[in-house]
Amino acid sequence: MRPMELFTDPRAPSPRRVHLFLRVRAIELPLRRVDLAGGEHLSDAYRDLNPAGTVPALVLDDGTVLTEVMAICRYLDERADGPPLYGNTPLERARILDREHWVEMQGLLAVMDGFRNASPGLRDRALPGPAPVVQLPELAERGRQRFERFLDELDLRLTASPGLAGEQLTPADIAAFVVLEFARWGTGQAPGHAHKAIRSWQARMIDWLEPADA
Ligand SMILES: N[C@@H](CCC(=O)N[C@@H](CS)C(=O)NCC(=O)O)C(=O)O
Repeated sequence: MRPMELFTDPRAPSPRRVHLFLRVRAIELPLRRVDLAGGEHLSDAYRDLNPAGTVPALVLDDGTVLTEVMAICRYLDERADGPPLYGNTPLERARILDREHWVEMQGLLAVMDGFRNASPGLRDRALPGPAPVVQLPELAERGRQRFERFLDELDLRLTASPGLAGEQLTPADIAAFVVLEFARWGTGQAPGHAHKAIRSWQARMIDWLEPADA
């Protein structure tokens, strides 16, 4: 048996979702730093653990390796004491997963395409992981357009409720918050003046994520 460990580079968007989740849920875990900028995720040692060469990866006591943010957070949510962030009823859980997956598909992938297909430092690395993938400028442009559509839709959804999946902070909000951070530095895109609901929600997110006494 080995102790549970989170392999992570906290600066990258996907690990950041897990770190924000851990903070809100007050869960402490042993961390193992994987240096993305230095290429450590592509080393043989790390790919023995996670062949996809991505972070985060959560290694459980029995050696099971989880490599998807949603699976990692859900597993930890169910194991931890206190109110779950993934909801209390089948409907709450389904709604949260519905929104979180929507953010991944329509928001995260859009920014990822926009960033990875245009960034000079990611030549032939247009997708995460060890296999070479050429950059496609058209895909970068489509990603940027798709992200603008995501912002419009996000604004509509946040006009209807304080959080993406209801009244409370959920992992769907954390995912969207991190996607917006990623877009700001990755493609230089941000909500506009017309996105009033997003702007109010961003202020609420700061309160939710960083309570005054933190
Ligand atoms: N399966 C992961 C994807 C994780 C992922 O793509 N992580 C990025 C960092 S945000 C990574 O490891 N990139 C490695 C690379 O660029 O080669 C998820 O849960 O969403």
